[in-house]
Amino acid sequence: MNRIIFALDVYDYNEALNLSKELSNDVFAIKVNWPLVMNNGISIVKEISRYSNVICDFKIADIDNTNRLITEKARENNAWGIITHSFTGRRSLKAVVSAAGDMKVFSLVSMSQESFIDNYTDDLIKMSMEENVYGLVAPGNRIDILRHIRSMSGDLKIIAPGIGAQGGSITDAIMAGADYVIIGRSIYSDPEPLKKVKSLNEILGDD
Ligand code: 3DU
Repeated sequence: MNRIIFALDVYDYNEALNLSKELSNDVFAIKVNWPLVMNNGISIVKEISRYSNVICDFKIADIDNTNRLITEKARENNAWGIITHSFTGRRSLKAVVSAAGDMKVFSLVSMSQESFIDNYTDDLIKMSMEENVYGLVAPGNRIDILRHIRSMSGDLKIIAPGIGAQGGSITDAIMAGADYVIIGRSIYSDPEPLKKVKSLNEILGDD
């Protein structure tokens, strides 16, 4: 089992496809964010989906109709999962969940930056559970918050960024309850990304 979600935050098409091919067997999923899609169009999601599960990290944060339109585009392009904000409220979250179909919806309830305003995190977790999301995004570098979110979120899968470049430790994040860790720069900025992924998998005891 692989527990790394690779954050493919590059602009270049060839670099993105090469990294996807190279790493796909050793990561659980590839997370695509705005920089890659802005440079290459949404169809890059479909291309990468030939090699790996793709999670569209679109951090959707709009009215219900716009959320639906964005979610449908990810789905049309074979995304496996999609990340949405939840602070925009139940109606917006419902729109993502219903447009997602078989896609897994991850609801963001806290962020890795300590400047994130955590006053509503408990409410966001409760609402996300009531709306039947598949998982949550929670900070892998703010361990107390991560542990708290884990304790409130039942069986939901937690995916956690903030590892490596942002200071978090992969083992601390897993021990605090993350099911998967999201890692970008520590992998793609390494001169040997595959070797790096394999060494992280080894730390986790994954093959
Ligand atoms: O810091 P890294 O290079 O390992 O990348 C982390 C990725 O996770 C990146 O795509 C960023 O946009 C995303 N992310 C966070 O870093 C922190 C969050 O709270 C949510 C998403």
